[in-house]
Amino acid sequence: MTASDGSDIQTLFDQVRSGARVALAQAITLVESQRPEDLPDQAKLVGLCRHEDSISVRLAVTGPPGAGKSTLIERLGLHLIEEGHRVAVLAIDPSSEKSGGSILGDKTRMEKLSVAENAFIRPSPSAGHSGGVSEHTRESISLCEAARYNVILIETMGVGQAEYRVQKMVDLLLLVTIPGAGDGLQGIKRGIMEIADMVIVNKADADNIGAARRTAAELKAACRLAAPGENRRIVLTASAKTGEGIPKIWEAVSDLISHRKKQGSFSKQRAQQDKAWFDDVVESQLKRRLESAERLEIARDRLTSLVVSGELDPVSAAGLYVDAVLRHPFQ
Ligand SMILES: Nc1nc2c(ncn2[C@@H]2O[C@H](COP(=O)(O)OP(=O)(O)O)[C@@H](O)[C@H]2O)c(=O)[nH]1
Ligand SMILES: [Mg+2]
Repeated sequence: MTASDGSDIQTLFDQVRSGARVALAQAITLVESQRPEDLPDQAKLVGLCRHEDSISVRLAVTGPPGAGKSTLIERLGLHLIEEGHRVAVLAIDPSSEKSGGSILGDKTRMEKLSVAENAFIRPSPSAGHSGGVSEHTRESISLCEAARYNVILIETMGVGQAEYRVQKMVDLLLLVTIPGAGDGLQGIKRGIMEIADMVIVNKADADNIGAARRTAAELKAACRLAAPGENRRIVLTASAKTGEGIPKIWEAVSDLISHRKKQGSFSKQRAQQDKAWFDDVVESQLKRRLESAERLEIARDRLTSLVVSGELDPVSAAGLYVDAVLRHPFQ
């Protein structure tokens, strides 16, 4: 996309704002672009979004593959639409993953939600990014909000770094687990337990109801031990399959958000996240601009081969490279 005067970006934004899903999809593709020449358009588009009043709720849904994240998002999404919300889902699409991530036969494509009037689903390949959170997920969230989606759900795969990255973009992190996973907290990394705001023991149906309740009780006890005192971490059981417990999840989310808004921590967290976003974009834009500077690339290649051949140590080589950058920025 080219926009010398930016007017077609304004047009694209107006279409996004009017709720045109095709325009939203196109706008997300633009903010995901890695081409340096798209930087001005990306900034203009995200800048336009910033004028929007943000009354949204941003939720990440994480957990091991097969725990039922996609199924739960679909159930919750349909429930929210019934309640009058507009729901956007940014999800990993395991079918587009090179590694063939559907270990447990993931067939969930959110079929009902994807055809719902007030839903927008953006599957993105997780290959190349950690757990489905891409560098541009934040920009995509802004665009969804400009398109007046007021609940943003982000599905990530429980692979270490993904939770920490997505935590910097959302209001709440929901960890989905399954009955039995509470035994000694196997299957759940302790670190994730600590950053999750809510733990949902899914698949609490049929023969699993008792086991789910036991797991929830164990997780509650573990949370109390990990963070005694004013810990507000919530543990719930649910069945994404039957829908049991799904409305309770939303009640708990709404209560927690209201509580944080009253306390002032909601807006404080969003402000801190904007700061982290700014820092990340500065870093990535510098990196992209450097990579697209031909002279610097030649210098870098030369220094790299000197390092590889052992003729120059990495620290001295880096010093020479940075000197070159400062002498000839972006040439
Ligand atoms: N019994 C039962 N099965 C479920 C439930 N939620 C999801 N599943 C099944 O678990 C499998 C994995 O679900 P999926 O949503 O794709 O998991 P994800 O990898 O975490 O996104 C699928 O076969 C689902 O039908 C549930 O609440 N109860
Ligand atoms: Mg899934």
